[in-house]
Amino acid sequence: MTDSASFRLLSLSGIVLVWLIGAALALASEAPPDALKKTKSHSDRFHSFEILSKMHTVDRVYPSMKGPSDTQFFKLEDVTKPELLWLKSVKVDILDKQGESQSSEYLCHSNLYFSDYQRHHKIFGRSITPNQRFIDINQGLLTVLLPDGFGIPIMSGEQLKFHSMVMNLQEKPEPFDLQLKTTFEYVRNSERVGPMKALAQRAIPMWIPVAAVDAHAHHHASPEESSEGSMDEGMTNEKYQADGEDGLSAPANPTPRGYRTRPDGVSETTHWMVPPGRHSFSYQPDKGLKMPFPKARIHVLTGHMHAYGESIELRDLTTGESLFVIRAKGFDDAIGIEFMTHYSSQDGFLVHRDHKYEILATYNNTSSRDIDAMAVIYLYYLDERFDEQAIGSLKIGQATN
Ligand SMILES: [Cu+2]
Repeated sequence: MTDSASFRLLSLSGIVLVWLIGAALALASEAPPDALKKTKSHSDRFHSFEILSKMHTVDRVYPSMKGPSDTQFFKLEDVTKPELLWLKSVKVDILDKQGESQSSEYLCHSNLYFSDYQRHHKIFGRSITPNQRFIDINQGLLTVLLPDGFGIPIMSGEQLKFHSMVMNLQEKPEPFDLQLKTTFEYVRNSERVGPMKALAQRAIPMWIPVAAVDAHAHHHASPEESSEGSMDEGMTNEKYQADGEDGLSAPANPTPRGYRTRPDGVSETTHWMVPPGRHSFSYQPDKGLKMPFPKARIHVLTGHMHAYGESIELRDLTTGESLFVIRAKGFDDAIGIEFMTHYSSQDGFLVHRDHKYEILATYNNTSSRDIDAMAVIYLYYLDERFDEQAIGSLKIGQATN
């Protein structure tokens, strides 16, 4: 089965559980000498583009957020005549030096951004909601595939930025090399078979009071980090992503900047410590789910947890409904998350600006020491503002040159 065939097969089902996708998508790879390699399209409908990260030498334990990272810039297509493209999927493969597939225990995270955010807005005008970072791939879910009829609009020739980080939670007998191969699949607007709806993404990290869970932690918010608390939460998250997870400033400041101080003086962190045993953590985002519309329809929901994570649940406190539970399964023979379930549906579900929501994360720390933890949900919502006609009337040639 080709990759695109398996993608399409998956996209037929409403709610996709990807317990088997890692094995099913293991690829034989001929690693090219260049960092970038354009591949032939799988069919006349899906086109794909691959990037290879630099080769990382793993010679020690690298905890979450502290592993070797790489940032790459690329364009899906570089053409003289700009065309609307629909990003359909992103898939990460972890390869050794010989190009053989390796365990996903070594992936910390990877994130896809519009590298020139200003330009992206210039191209799309007001017909799109602002989002610099728009796809996240994390341990346990190495493929994000949008449902049939949905995509993320990108203009050909727009520069994208892909940041990825590897990690290694256990001492290994010998140093070894790892490389990430990331495959992007997209549809050209001119070739699309049916209508396409635009999705945009928003990440919501859990903020946990430092005092409540962090008694054993060895790091504390610096005044600089705490000052982020005065910013809008979404901005804080963006800043955190840009300065911490991004890795650009990681060598100088290996502790992510996931700290803020609430108006009532309580310090909160997105990166907390969990003592041995099973523990649940609750967070109520203070402005609903930060959707840009009074009602937003969620079509894909994915998550991020660290090793020993068991589940993340999204609850609507106003209706008392459990909207979705992401379940994580640990490796049998390694530390880390082997699989995570996610939600993917053409129907979607609604979230409301005037509802209260709760995110519940459960960790089962079966080790004998404190472990680091995060819980993030990624909501891919229908971008109602997207207007293809409006884009068509823009002088996109000028904007993309
Ligand atoms: Cu993390």
